[in-house]
Amino acid sequence: MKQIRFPADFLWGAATASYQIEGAWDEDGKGESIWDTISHSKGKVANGDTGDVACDHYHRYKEDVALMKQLELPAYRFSIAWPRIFPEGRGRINKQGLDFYHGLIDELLANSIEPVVTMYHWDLPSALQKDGGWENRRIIDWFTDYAQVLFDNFGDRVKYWTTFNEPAVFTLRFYTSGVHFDRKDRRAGFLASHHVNCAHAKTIQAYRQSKFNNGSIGMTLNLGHVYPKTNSEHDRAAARTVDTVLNRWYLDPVLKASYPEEVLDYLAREYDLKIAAADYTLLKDNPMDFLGINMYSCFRPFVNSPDEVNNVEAIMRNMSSCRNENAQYTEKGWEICPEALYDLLLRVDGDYNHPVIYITENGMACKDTDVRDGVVQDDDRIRYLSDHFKAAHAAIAQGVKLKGYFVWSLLDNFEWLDGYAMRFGLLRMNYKTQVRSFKKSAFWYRDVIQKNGI
Ligand code: GBH
Repeated sequence: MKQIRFPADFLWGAATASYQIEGAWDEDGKGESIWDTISHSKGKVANGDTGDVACDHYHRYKEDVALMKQLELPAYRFSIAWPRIFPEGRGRINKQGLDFYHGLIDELLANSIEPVVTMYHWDLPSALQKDGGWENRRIIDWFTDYAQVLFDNFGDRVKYWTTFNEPAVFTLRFYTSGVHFDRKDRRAGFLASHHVNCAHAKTIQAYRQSKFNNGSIGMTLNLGHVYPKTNSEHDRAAARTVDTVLNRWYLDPVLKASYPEEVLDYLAREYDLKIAAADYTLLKDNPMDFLGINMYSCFRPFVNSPDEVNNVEAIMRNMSSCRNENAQYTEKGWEICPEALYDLLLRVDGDYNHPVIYITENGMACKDTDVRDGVVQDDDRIRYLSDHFKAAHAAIAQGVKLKGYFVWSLLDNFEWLDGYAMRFGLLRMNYKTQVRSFKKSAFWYRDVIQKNGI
């Protein structure tokens, strides 16, 4: 079989997020987050699961770093829990929260593992949610103040920052699911996503002016390449609509300092929302260094009748109920579509002037029920990762500036509304005993890292 090799400086890693692994939800002065609220309300998360204990990473981080070391991981992407640093979201700083991340970062560096920090992976301090959360424009300053504290405390050692993980999820999705915030408010979702972009730009400005500004800073988006289900004119129109709403609405502001015209027209018409000229200047004056992409699957929109072409809701509904007969699906019900990673990378490269890109998440939920000699035989996960790595490699060969790749996830963890039912880890979690063990995919990934290829 043909060997493939990645560029010498390619950064391999694994990713996690604070609420999904830390536990210790009310320890050492941590404030409550919206995910504490969501998981503690009855009937929201599958099986009544909560992140109260999760992987107990807060107490076991040294053990986890030792496991990363055994995996020979060059880099580790994790997120910082805002309510550990500011229990009320702003104002008073909780020193014990800072100490936890000092300990983690030092432990990583002592083991030669590069820390890659996400400042926000969905666990907003509840106190800020009460004051309007991302809908309230004042959050631009609340976030920037929080980010400044992170730069001041950790910037001497952290060289890779991302402001946000997947704005599409924590703005429009959380505001329209009806579950997360007990309401459906699309206008608030759009407004929130604009505030996120402003907070991102102001944070970049703060980073450039901070004492330790010799690293790079970006944002992570969840993107999916869009293929019309059939080649009909109407399905192609539906594909453009889905691409505009799910991809371009997030890509354009951070890579072009603009928004898609179609969406702006819609917002003005439906909600009387207008973006201020000064906000465009803010975005334009503060470009980021790299784009993080979380990629899991692709989208195949279609319409049942021509009058659905401009009905975003109908198109999304069709899309989520449609199975592609020729494809395989993961435990999450996501189509496995590695070629979509290649197409997505080339598209972003071509349409956005060749940005530096990291795959900040890619991975697969599996049943993980086949165990031999204590090792989960997750050959399906190995195949998934291997096919996606090959797609990434092919994109690099075409000149795409892809600089690194992070597998989701280091270990099985709290999968949001699905609780612990979905397993994405390279490491198996036994939640009763808190014992972690390497799956077959972990050994395989170590081999990829050692060879810097497949
Ligand atoms: C990523 O999102 C996330 O960054 C990561 O935290 C997650 O564990 C991983 O995927 C695997 O799913 O309604 O609150 O349950 C990928 C896209 C879209 C997946 C929203 C989860 C439901 C969130 N995500 N989705 S929730």
